Amino acid sequence: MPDVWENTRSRWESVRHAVDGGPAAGVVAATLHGRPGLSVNPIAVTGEAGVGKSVLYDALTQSIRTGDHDSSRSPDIEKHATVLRFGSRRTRAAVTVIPGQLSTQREKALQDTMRGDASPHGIVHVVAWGHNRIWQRASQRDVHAALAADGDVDQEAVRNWHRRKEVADFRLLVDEIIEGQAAQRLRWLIVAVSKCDLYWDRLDEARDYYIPGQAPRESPFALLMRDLENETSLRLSVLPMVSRLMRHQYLPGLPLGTSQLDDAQIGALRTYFGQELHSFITQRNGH
Ligand SMILES: Nc1nc2c(ncn2[C@@H]2O[C@H](COP(=O)(O)OP(=O)(O)OP(=O)(O)O)[C@@H](O)[C@H]2O)c(=O)[nH]1
Ligand SMILES: [Mg+2]
Repeated sequence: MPDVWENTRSRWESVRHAVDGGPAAGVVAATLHGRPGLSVNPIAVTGEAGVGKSVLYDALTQSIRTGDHDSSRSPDIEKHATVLRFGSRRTRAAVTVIPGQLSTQREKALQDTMRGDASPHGIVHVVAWGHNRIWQRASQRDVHAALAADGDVDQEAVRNWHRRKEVADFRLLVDEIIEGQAAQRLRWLIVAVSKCDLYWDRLDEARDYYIPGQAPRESPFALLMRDLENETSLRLSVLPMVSRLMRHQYLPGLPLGTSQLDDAQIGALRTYFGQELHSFITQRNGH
C-alpha cells in the first residue's frame, strides 16, 4: 500500500510545480456560490485566530476582488450555505467557520458545531506556519513582552510563538476527534497550509513541518497527523494554499513580510485546493 504521507507529499509537490511553472492548464476552477437553505455536506473550518479562515472561504467562493478591503477579526461563528461547482458538477455544502480567538463564544461555537447532531463530515483546518495576524494592539504588546523576556524579538521568534500555540490548539481538536467526543460523523480532514505566499522560499520547511515522514525528527504537528492516521479512518490531506496577497506585520517595529507570488500563481493554488476539497466532499463510504 502506498504510504499516505508519500502521496500527500507528492500532491504538495504537484501544486508547487504548477505554481512555479505558470498557470495550470485544463484545470477547471472550483467555485462556491452562496445559496440559502441548503444543509448537506456539513464542513467546519477551524484554526487559530488570524490564520486566514474567513479569507480562505472568500477565496474559494471567488468573492475577493483586487482592491477589496482586508478582512477583520470574526467575533462570531460564520455560517454559509453554498453550492460547490466543479466543472459541470455541483455539490451542496454547509460551511461553518469557527472564530479563532479563545472566548466562551468560541467554545460554544465549537461545541455546537462539533458535538451536535449536524456535526461535520469534513474539517478544513487552517494553519499558517506562524504567520497569524494578531488583531489587537494589546495582544501584540503581550506577545512582544513574552518574547522579550525570552530573548530576541524577531520574525523567527514570532513565528515560533504562533506555531507553539497552533500545535497546542490542533492537539485539542485531534484529542477530541480520536476520543470520539467531537465530530462523530467525520470522514475527512484537510490541513490548509495558508499564506504560503509569505514563505514560498521556505516551502520545504513548511511541508516537512506539517506532513509526517521525511524530516529526521518529525515536528509535533506531524506527530499529531500520524495519530490521526493511526487512530482514525479519516481521509487526510495537507495542501499549500494562498487566499490573497497581503503584506504581513509580524509585530509593530519588525520588517514586514511580503508576498513572493503573483495573482496568476495563486490561481493555481486555489484550483488545486478546490479540486481536493471537491474530491473529499464527494467521496462516498470512506476512501
Ligand atoms: N499574505 C496573505 N495574507 C493572508 C492570506 N489569507 C489571509 N491573509 C490575511 O491574514 C489576515 C487574517 O485573515 P482572516 O481570514 O481574517 O483570519 P481568520 O482566521 O478568519 O481570523 P479570526 O476571524 O480571528 O478567527 C487578514 O489580514 C488576511 O488578509 C494569504 O493567503 N496570504
Ligand atoms: Mg475570521
